[in-house]
Amino acid sequence: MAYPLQMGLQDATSPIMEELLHFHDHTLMIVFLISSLVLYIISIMLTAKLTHTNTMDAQEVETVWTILPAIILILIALPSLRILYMMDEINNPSLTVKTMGHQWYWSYEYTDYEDLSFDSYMTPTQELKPGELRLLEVDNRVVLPMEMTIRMLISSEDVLHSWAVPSLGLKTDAIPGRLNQTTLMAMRPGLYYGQCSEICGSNHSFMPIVLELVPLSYFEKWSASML
Ligand SMILES: [Cu+2]
Repeated sequence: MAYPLQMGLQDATSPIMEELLHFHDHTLMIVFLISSLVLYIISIMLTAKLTHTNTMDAQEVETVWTILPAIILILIALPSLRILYMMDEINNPSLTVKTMGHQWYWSYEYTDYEDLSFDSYMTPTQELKPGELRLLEVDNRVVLPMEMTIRMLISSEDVLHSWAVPSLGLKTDAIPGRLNQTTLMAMRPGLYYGQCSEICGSNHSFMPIVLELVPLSYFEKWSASML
């Protein structure tokens, strides 16, 4: 989760999020270069005496300022498309979990098991135990095995919601009548927090997502205890 007053993105937990962080830094460097060049040109324009006021055309500089932005755009577009296709890839998931958005909670179904499903509601502030996070804790966490490819199926029962976990680089819209798919892979065990990311009604802010990524043997014990 984010710490108070955090400016940047959350630390990456999945390979995809690492790629996204690199891409963000790469694009930001290009933005810095362009901004400093523009600021430099503005300062020159404001201070210099304009001596060539009757220059009619300048072929060379026009060629440069047409081709250079095109090259810069390609330098952004290619890595962006690469990550887009990587995120779209579903390679042999070991587990499938379906989540439905409701006004205003999430429900989860482990479709590989016969009868493993539950609702996940936010814990109200007055019921929080010491150390639990306000507006982020839920009554039933989504327990998942770490270091494994998991397929998430995301849909909604009522209005548009969005299932998002920033440190895993996930954000998928939950759309009524449509089943969206995304891959989830965590490299470390831990708790990963997210929130509904589509304005979905009066309690939109109160339907958090908590993933508990554990080693496989713990997950097996948990799923056995839930059946
Ligand atoms: Cu929502």
